[in-house]
Amino acid sequence: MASTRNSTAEIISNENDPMLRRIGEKILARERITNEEGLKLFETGTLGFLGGLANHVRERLHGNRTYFNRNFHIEPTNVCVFSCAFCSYSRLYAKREEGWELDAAKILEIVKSYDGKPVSEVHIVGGVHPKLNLQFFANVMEKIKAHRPGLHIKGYTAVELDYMFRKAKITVEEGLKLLRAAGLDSLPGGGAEIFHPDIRDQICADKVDANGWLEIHRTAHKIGMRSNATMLYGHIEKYWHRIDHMDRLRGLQDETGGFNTFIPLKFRNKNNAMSDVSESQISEDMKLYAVARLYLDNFPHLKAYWPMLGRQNAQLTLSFGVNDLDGTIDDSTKIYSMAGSEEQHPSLSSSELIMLIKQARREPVERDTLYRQLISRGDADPANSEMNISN
Ligand code: V47
Ligand code: SF4
Repeated sequence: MASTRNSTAEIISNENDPMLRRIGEKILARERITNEEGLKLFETGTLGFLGGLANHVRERLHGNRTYFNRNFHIEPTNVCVFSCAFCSYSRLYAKREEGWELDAAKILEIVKSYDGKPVSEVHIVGGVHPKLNLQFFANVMEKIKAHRPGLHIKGYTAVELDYMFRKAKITVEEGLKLLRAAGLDSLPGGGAEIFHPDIRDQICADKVDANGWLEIHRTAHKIGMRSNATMLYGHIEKYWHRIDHMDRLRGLQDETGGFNTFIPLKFRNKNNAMSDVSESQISEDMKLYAVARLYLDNFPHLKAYWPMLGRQNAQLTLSFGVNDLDGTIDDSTKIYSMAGSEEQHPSLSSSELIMLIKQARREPVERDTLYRQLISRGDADPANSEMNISN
């Protein structure tokens, strides 16, 4: 740690811009940076400066530890009442024959296909189907828990929940408590996109707004559930919209402390209504990870979702503040493959992911959803390993 501190101090003192030097000193002194300073980092910070500082914070928080978890995804449907311009995957109800709708038996069949495999989490996320209601999803989760009680269910974005609760005419708190009683353990971070209405009204005008999204997460935290937060970046938003987005998340985290991790999601432009918008360059991606690590001082974890970034770029993020890589087993999510991710069949065994982390000279640590370390036997053959929780 002492040598990291020295080299970070050197990066700061070699910086010509006095405002950047001042920001660097604040980071070293563990002081919070302002919105103006966050913007300054985006606008003028070089990759070397940002990466050095973000790595310093990452190592201060986690040393070399790099988390991963073994999860699988279930996407019950891609039929959706909303029309987000960036979405490559949904189909309107009128065209539902082009999409898919899984019934409870099929969903349970998917869960059963992981019997005997050491997965700790199922991530359930999909379109907002007008006919699949709260009761349907509560029922599905009861069946999953009856079959495999130890499996953590991370499910339903605030967009799906907002629609379910409004349709059922119940409050957010009542709805979350009902779903929790049925088996829901935590909330994923999807649906946040960009909070500021200037952008939100152009890319996803008809779904839950920023306050609605934040209120659902606030309520989840209040009743003791953890959640994640995302930001869909690299399209028509400006740097200050990103800061505004992270400002709202930092504010809620100050209030509740209920967020586990921040997950930047890189906009992919294939097969959607925003195909004319170019995708961001890798250097911009790395810059974003670094600024997020520096700005979100109250978020314990920063996660890269490798199926969307690609393996090598995900590996690179480990030098720009990231301490967690998502996506193992056979991550069959269609959200990214349909949007043009180079990872068309994203699937990485745990041993491959461990190798990827080790190649970046980091220490792989298997975790559960709540970031408790799991001790696994037989990493080379995940299907045969058993897991115990340590500490
Ligand atoms: O909200 C949709 C994004 C999200 C595109 O919480 C797109 O652990 C890029 O939130 N280009 C859903 N992104 C996925 C999600 C997620 C993923 C992994 C882990 C977690 C977690 C959450 O996918 C949507 C939207 O922001 N998305 N279309 C696209 N064309
Ligand atoms: Fe529906 Fe989600 Fe696609 Fe928006 S991003 S259209 S809410 S599936």
